[in-house]
Amino acid sequence: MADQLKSNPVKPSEITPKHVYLSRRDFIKAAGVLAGSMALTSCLPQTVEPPSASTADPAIAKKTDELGDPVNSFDDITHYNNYYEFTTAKEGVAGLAAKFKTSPWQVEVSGLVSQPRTFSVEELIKRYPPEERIYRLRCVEAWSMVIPWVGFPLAKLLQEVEPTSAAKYVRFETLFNPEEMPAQKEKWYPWPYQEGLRLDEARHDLTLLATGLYGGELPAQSGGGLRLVVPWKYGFKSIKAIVKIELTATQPATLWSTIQPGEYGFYANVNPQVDHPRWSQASERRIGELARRETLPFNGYAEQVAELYEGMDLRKNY
Ligand SMILES: Nc1nc2c(c(=O)[nH]1)N[C@H]1C(S)=C(S)[C@@H](COP(=O)(O)O)O[C@H]1N2
Ligand SMILES: [Mo]
Repeated sequence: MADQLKSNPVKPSEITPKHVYLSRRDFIKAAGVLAGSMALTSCLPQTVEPPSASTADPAIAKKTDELGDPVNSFDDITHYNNYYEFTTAKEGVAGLAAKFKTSPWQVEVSGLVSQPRTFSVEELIKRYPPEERIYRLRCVEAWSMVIPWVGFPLAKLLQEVEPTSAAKYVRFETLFNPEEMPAQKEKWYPWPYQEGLRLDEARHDLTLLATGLYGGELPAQSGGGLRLVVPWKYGFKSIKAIVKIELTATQPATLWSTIQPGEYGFYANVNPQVDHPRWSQASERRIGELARRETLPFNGYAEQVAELYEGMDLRKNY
């Protein structure tokens, strides 16, 4: 299993960006229509469906995670979202984020590093060959999905900026732009959204910076231009639309632990034995399934990450 889980590097040329894929489909359809009209054997009108994002690469739709669970549909992944900068209504995010500009996108890497720098996502994609990583995403609200991300390990970027020996944590910050993200005009959350990891967690090979999804670009509602994915932690750690990454000596504040310190801890490792104060975390609803599933320790990644927490009381360090 460890072997299968190892990153599955895909050459950039093997990942067909969705717009290329869709235009190829259009071409095939157009060719089909032409062939049909030339055959003259049928008087039936040819129907040409508009390309639909919901019919993402069928080859990817057939893939599974390393436990054998099928990936969720592109439609589920991009129309059932938590993104409080837009709305708290999951089905409403995609529509409100439709005009959000995810490109060009830049991220500033600063703090306790020898080589602070601002990178464009374009440059990051060129530097670090995109890999496909099929990960489970488990929200603290007890639903989950299997998502085929495209991205690169955060460790590669960290190596490039050279954290100093004083650096112990990494802090991430989402874009603050109330004109584009309407719910940021509301004052009840301490915007911008921020999150953090311990440096060893940030350097773990499973920790991904996502630049794409389902073999294509990263849709706005999924966190484009740049999004963190930490598959063994509750979904809220996987911060979207990152514009700042800062190396720090002390544990950074996070949005959720600031407003609900009793509910949301800094670590937030998926743990079926530690319930949320208001509900059980022992089981979950996989989007697209009827029966509930048992929640796995560290969301099924214990073999890879449990050693990061040796000697820690995971009930206290929730
Ligand atoms: N900036 C930002 N990042 C965020 C959130 C958010 O509201 N704002 N929601 C988090 C939560 S609670 C979850 S479960 C995941 C959801 O990711 P998805 O919508 O791609 O499934 O994003 C996380 N990242
Ligand atoms: Mo979540």
